[in-house]
Amino acid sequence: MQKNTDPKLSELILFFGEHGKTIKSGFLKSQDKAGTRNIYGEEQMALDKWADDVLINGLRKTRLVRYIATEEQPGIIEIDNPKNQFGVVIDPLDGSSLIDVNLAVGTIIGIYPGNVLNKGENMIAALYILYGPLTTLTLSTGNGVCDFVMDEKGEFNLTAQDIKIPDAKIYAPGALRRDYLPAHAKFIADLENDGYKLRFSGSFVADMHQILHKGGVFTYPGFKGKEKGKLRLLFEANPIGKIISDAGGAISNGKTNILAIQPRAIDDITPIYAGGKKEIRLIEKYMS
Ligand code: AFP
Repeated sequence: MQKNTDPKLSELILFFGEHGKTIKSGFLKSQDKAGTRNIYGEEQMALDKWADDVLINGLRKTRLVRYIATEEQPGIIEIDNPKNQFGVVIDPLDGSSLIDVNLAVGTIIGIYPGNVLNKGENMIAALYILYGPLTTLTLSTGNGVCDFVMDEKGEFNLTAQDIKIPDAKIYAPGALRRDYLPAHAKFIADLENDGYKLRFSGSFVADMHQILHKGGVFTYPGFKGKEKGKLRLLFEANPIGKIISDAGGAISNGKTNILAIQPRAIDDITPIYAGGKKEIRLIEKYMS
């Protein structure tokens, strides 16, 4: 609000803060598998589906958006008689395979003025809620990246603003080393020779929160047998890409800025390199 955000957008961001609180309270409910698979063939946790329902039902009830796409749904949902034209892309629980071992997981959200099958650079806001020892909300509306921490009353208090990614030697490399493609192998070898320290948890949102605050680079590359990578363009790459770019970093598929890519379908996947500009320049040099 201090940054003169459109009040309708503020209301939507507050909706996600409120519902993040509900999702946080759900971790005591169930750590079970749902017995079903999502559109990527991945096993769904009961909490994945529950968090998805919480957000979709809340958005249906409030009619704050027109379009909803989530990682757990096969198609775009259009709300009847919406109050606003916003479109939202949601990963309800990123890193959910870590729920049963109590590592940090999160909800990732991107907000568009309308259609969600849109370039990341057209997002008007992106945020994620990280459920770790603390519950935090990290937000960018393009006017500086802010962190909020949830207090004992369940309210989010501003703890940092205009966050900028520092320069540091941390790397979070996804995929198996034996499957690395040549340019990626060279990139990783360079980082290791330069003394980069490995930090990879299996939760993109948690790993990126570390990179945002401590610096370095996250990568889930294309690899042998899966040259297009694993992570989702709409639900993971673009919202986090906006936040890291607004914090002075960058996101690339190794060749080009991911935020400039026009998605073809909601389940598009992409290789990801996200973090400091220096590291992104290096992989783009090796891949060109
Ligand atoms: P889940 O949400 O299904 O746990 O997937 C998490 C994720 O998409 C991303 O958050 C991680 O960086 C990546 O997968 C981890 O993948 P690996 O298990 O192949 O390391």
